[in-house]
Amino acid sequence: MNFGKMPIANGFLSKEQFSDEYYFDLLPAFCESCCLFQIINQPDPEKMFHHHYAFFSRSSKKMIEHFQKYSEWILNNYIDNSDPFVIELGSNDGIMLENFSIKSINHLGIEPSANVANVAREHGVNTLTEFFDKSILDNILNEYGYADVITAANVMCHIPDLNSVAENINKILKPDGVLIFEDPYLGSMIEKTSFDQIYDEHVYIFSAISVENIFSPHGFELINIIEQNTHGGSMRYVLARKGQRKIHDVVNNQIDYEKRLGLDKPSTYNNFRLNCEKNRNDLVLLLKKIKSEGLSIAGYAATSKSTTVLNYCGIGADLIEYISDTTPIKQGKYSPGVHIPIKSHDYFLENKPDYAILFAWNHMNEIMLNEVEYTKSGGKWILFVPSVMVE
Ligand code: DWN
Repeated sequence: MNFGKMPIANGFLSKEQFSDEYYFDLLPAFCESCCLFQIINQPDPEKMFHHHYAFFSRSSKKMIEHFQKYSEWILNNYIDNSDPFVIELGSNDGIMLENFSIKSINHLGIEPSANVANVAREHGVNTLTEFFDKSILDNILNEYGYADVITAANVMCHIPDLNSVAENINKILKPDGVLIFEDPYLGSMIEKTSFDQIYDEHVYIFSAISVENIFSPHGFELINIIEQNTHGGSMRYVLARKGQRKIHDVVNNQIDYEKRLGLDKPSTYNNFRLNCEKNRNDLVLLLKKIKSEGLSIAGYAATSKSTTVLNYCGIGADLIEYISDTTPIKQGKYSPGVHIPIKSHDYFLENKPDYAILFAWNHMNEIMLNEVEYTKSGGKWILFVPSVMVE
């Protein structure tokens, strides 16, 4: 597939930076041999993850609750000694590890983006500002020892070299330790046509089949998987070294389900492409129709996902006046590529549009509760996942 020229999804910028904006070709592809769905060009990681990274995991209250439960679940199911050590890859602002830190559990976050890592430290989370590179492994072993659990949330799919991740994990995980990660799920993306999950940071959209194929050559096997309703449909994968732990029936059931869904067949992705093109055409037609009636449209939440929607569909400030977002670092800037102004949530309340297009559709329940007044006063919502509709 070719989604065309794309800017950095979280590259919110000022007017002075427009002329230097970086673009790459967003080319999603499917590998018939390992069944990975991936993009085949990714910008250098340093262009995406740095000292002014724009996404803070704490921006959703529901996600704070989710990570509290995720950490409890790890403790209850996968920690069986009294002095465990937990590592999180891509620990962002410490939303997950804070729950271990509060319980005085030995932990370490590895987070390359310095600004979000600083917020984690302010929350009492031990954090290394580094990529998960082999050069840091000896320091971790010397200072903390081997890990009982290595975990990640919405991070594994961001790392291009999965083989080196698996090799590095092998060097610092205890023999009976577990690797637990969750990411947006390929089955959900295909079923919902949620093409906005595809952007520079998401090199891969995983399935149980592809996760098994990637980690098996490194001595790991999938022992459990648990569906998550976060981020529009995610999957939590639990892996252990082969033969070390019981494999839950759900693993093979899910792999059978994925085969029924055709996640291992190229034809599925041809259909997905056609569905994406249909949603793009429907969305542009709807926005143009609303504008032609003299009504106003604003975006709700300047998500990373919205960068794909706006640039793939060619939707700019002529159709969407502004995008409201609660993250201070994004406000006052412009959206990547199509340069729609980003405003605060207060601005949204003071300048209510006739229609709000919900870019954070994955946080819909939370947002609908917060925006009862807007909806009651006649404000309409535009959705584009699983198909284009107005509510
Ligand atoms: O993997 C990733 C996921 C987990 O998070 C990333 N690579 C980066 C990020 O993706 P995203 O930007 O699409 O995430 P969200 O959580 O869908 O969007 C968050 C944005 O929405 C923030 O900028 C805050 C904003 N927001 C808002 O303005 N009002 C969020 C909520 C819940 C709200 O009520």
